[in-house]
Amino acid sequence: MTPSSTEVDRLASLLTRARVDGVETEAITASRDLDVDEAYVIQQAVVENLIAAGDRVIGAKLGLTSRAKQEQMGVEEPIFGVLTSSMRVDSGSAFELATLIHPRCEPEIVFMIGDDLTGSDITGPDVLDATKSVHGGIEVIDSRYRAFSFTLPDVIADNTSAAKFVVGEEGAAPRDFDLTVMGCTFLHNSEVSGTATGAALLGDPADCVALLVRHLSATGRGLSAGSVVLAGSLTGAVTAARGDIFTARYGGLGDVEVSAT
Ligand code: 0L1
Ligand code: MG
Repeated sequence: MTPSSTEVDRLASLLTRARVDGVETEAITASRDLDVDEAYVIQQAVVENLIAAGDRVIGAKLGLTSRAKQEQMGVEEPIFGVLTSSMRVDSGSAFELATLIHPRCEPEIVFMIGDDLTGSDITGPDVLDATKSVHGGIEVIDSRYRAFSFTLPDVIADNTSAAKFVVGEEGAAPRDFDLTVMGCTFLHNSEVSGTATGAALLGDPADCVALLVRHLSATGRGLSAGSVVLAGSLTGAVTAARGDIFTARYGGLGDVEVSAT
């Protein structure tokens, strides 16, 4: 059943309130059917609520682009979300646990887009041509659903669990090295929690961004110059508790660190 605009508003309000208050809510599919297209409509309504409250769209993200993440969450296809200005945390600083529910951290490759990018035929090389710089990063995800438990449409409606993200200061021109063989070691309080190369992201992180652009083009959208894009987590996500320090170490892109306070 396609949700009416009233129902979209109601579900988006529930998810927005859960995010703002830091209080978990029931998965939508616990009480009604929801398909992927409907879920993106609800996601858009959540983002509009954030904008109405003073936030600003600054980019986009992919989720579930690595086998590690797909296995961790029990789903098999990539998903797309929206990044806003209030989500950005400086590299080397701390994010606050107070307004988060059950945050987890994960290492991400970040693309800073230099030229507008639209079209249903965009490829990985097109993405590299339009990218100003690539960086290491860390994403803090936080499902608004009880017990971090959801179906694929649920997590799409919840803006793919987007909560906070960090972009490493050290950037590189995208053609300067091969992202597919770039190594990443993810440390939680100095203990290695996972390792991967860029190829963990669907074989090539640039192909992930191309997938995102093709997804956006289906609704007449694209990435504008200046957008920040997270290509997806290279390893499984790690639960964050007060005082934890997360470090993502990228070959050729330096270290990115964030702590939980
Ligand atoms: O960024 C992500 O990979 C989030 C995907 C959604 C599933 C999750 O919350 O882990
Ligand atoms: Mg992620």
